[in-house]
Amino acid sequence: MPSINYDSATEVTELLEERLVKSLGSDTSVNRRTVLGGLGVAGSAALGVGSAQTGADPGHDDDEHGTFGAVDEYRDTDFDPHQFLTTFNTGASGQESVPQRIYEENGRTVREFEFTAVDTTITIAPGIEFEAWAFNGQVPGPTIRAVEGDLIRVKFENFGRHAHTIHPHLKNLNPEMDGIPQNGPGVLDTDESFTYEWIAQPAGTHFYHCHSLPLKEHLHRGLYGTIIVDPDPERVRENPRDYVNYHGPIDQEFRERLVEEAKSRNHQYAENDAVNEMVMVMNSFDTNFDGENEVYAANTRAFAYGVGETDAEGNWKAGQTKRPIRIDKNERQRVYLTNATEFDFINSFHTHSQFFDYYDHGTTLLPTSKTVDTIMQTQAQRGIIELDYSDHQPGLYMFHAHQSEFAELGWMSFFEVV
Ligand SMILES: [Cu+2]
Repeated sequence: MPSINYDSATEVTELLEERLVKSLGSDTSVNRRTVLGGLGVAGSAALGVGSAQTGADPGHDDDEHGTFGAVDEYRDTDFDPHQFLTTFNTGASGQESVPQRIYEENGRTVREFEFTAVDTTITIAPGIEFEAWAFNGQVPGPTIRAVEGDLIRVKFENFGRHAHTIHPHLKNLNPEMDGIPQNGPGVLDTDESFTYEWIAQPAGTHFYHCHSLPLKEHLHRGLYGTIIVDPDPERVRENPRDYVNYHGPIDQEFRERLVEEAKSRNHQYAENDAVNEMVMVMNSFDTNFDGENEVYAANTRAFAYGVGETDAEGNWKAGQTKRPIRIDKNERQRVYLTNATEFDFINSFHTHSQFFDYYDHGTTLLPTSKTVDTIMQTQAQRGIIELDYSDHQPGLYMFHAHQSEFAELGWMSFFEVV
């Protein structure tokens, strides 16, 4: 049997979401403890799958919440967490809202992007809005993807009311490009611009964020995103030791295995097409600015990858903004995971009925943790998760933060294996 049936999964998702939205909507001074404690025992029971048949009202009453929307749907569809999952901005392709191009310069591939910082309002749960500061109007910011050794050129213009920067977690040889207040251009005030240039290195999954003070506010308001640096298979062939935490002999077979892995990670190789790749940025929102988060999510929207209405064959109703992540059981699954959570030291990723391989920071081609079902990431930590569902029955498989309160407050999702 799959780990949960569709009706129960829908019920669990709706129950948790309704509870969260109600608490946030009914009391502007809400903190997460009242969310967790104020509405009975439904939530904790709900995460123990199968015991969620409590009597919470599944009705979606618009009026009850004044300006708050229906619980099960998002009215604002500007940002689609499902689209975000698989949108990689490579210079050659990506989002329309992220002007980009790719060209050669001095024998190097340049991937150029235009970034802006803007003040905007984002929707983090149905009817729940958050005053964000955002790169190109979206939280998380656009995912940049380059190949090891490329030049990433970001033309950045600040249209926000506060001073911002872009600080990349890359191996950066020029301190002026580090995006911190006292170096290079320093912070960029409103209407100021600067062009950052970074060499894409090392291969891995990396973080970028604004580095203006106060740091925690500039981060948790939404100025962050992921940079994926694909390994160059030819460089792997030449320097295999740079990509493994292994000190024994490297024979030809082992070397070729690493090269094959590198190809599967590099979006310019056919081997990469066989892998279903997704980007998840674990984030959180302090809606009342009390220094604690009230809402948690992967890719901003609470319960966005929960279960709405579906026909149990991977199809959902048109316009449904909340749905599980559909995956083909015969495909290799790869998640680029970044922790952008502020105020809490760590976040985590836990799969039900499944174990996975984890590559800390994504900088190695062999797993740093093999066959685990939970990993944790401290702030700014990131890594690659690889999953194999080929021997699983079709159905819904939950995954979520295993800080159980984060799960109850939005960071709970399902893979729909078909
Ligand atoms: Cu900032």
